[in-house]
Amino acid sequence: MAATTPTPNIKLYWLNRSRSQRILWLLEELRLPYELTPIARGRNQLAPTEISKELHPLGKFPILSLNDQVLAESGLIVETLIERYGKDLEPERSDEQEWLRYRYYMHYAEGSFTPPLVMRLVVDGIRKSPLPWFMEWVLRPVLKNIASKVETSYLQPQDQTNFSFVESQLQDRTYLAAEKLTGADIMMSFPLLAARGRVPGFTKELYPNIHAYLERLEQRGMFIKAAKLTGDLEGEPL
Ligand SMILES: N[C@@H](CCC(=O)N[C@@H](CS)C(=O)NCC(=O)O)C(=O)O
Repeated sequence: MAATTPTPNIKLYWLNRSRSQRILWLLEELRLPYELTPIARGRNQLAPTEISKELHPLGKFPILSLNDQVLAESGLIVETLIERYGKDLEPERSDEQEWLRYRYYMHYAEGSFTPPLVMRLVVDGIRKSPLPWFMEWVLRPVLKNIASKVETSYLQPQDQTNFSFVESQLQDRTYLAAEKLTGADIMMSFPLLAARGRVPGFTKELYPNIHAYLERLEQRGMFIKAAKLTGDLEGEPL
């Protein structure tokens, strides 16, 4: 009789509008049972530390409890779940090129692609930060000026390089690492979707391959299911 893998005990701590979405989608793709604990950002947009730091010292989401072992970092969570429960979502290890591409995107997504996008949010926060009324007319133009300088001199070129690179990678590929969906696509989907419609210049006209790729991902049944769960939880789709 074939040995069966025992059903894992999985709890996903899911923060709204966050990378937690990757894991929700992955768990659906893997058809794994899981318990979902939604956590809402506070007014400062951060996770409530009284909950988050109880779970993990850094208090960053997603956080997954897998058979009582607490895992953080979406890359580690994606790799671990796929390695143990979803080999279909990784390329054949014998295909070295695909395997290296898979590992590359696991690191690239959080290591190089996402940081300038996060910095954009911080810079935008500086531009709009509240000021006492009597400082408004003196300081606001200074804040706006600093924010625009950082955007044009650093963030725009970084984003453009990243988008052009991914665009060229998708020139004759349906998915980023292999000829099927892999964890690499799940890792890259979040920052790409977050950038769509938000980052100036990231248009369908300039980056048609990426936009078509995102539409392909969005048509997958389990992506739709995860997006619906998110929509129900926070009142807006992913
Ligand atoms: N590299 C980490 C980043 C985790 C992270 O920064 N998560 C954000 C949400 S996308 C978070 O928890 N923010 C809330 C906070 O910092 O309080 C990962 O991929 O899991």
